[in-house]
Amino acid sequence: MLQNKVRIDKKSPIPIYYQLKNFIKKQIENGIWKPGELIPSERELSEELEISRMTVRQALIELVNEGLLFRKRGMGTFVAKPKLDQNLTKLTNFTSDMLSRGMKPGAKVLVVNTIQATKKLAEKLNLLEGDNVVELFRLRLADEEPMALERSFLPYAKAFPILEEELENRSLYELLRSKCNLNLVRAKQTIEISYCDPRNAALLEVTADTPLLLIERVTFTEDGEPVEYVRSYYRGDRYKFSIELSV
Ligand code: 16G
Repeated sequence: MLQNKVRIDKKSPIPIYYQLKNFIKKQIENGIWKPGELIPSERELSEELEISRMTVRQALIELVNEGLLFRKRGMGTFVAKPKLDQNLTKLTNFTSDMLSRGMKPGAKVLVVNTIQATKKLAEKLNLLEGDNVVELFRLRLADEEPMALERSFLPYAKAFPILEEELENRSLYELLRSKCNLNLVRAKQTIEISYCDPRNAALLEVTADTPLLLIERVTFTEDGEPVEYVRSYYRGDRYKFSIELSV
């Protein structure tokens, strides 16, 4: 079953579950176990390696939590696809980000609406409470796989021309540039952990315990005017963000 026999050293001060974890990581890193593949079951691993099922379970749970493996109920444990790494040093948009990875971007429109600005929206978008705001709620897909949910709010007075356009599978930033003459050049963004509610889990096709990354962004034009306030929920099991730091 295990092509490369695992050397579990029961006398080593390194905990057995940790040795097993490292072995599984190596199998994935070296491409012996490939994304989407079923790995040996808890029982098989415990019998073959002569270690307790509890120990195997601990290693697998940690690897699931780290996003290297995922479980399908009643089917077993599988190797996860590598996470998409988004660099946070440049202002990008979903469409160009996916295209630069050679993936097919997608946008499924769930809600498009004109609403009145709440106090919070008015503050974010530099409007008065009650001013009209365009609300756009979309499911974002990469190669047809759901990746994120994005709820964008835009000042109606600036963004209304997009309401005349087909929004399905279109880039919002491209439409803002070409139809509204709005060139987005700067954004302020925060990232925090969030959890799935059952509705979001169904839309993202994940289990309700999948962690999400909530990213809030206000995006500005050259003249410093905010034109987008967006709350994005990115799948924590498929995404990581990297930042380059310098002194
Ligand atoms: C990105 C942005 C989101 C923006 C969207 C526009 C992050 C975390 N979020 O997903 O704020 O609304 O791009 O993408 O990067 P689009 O031009 O493809 O519609």
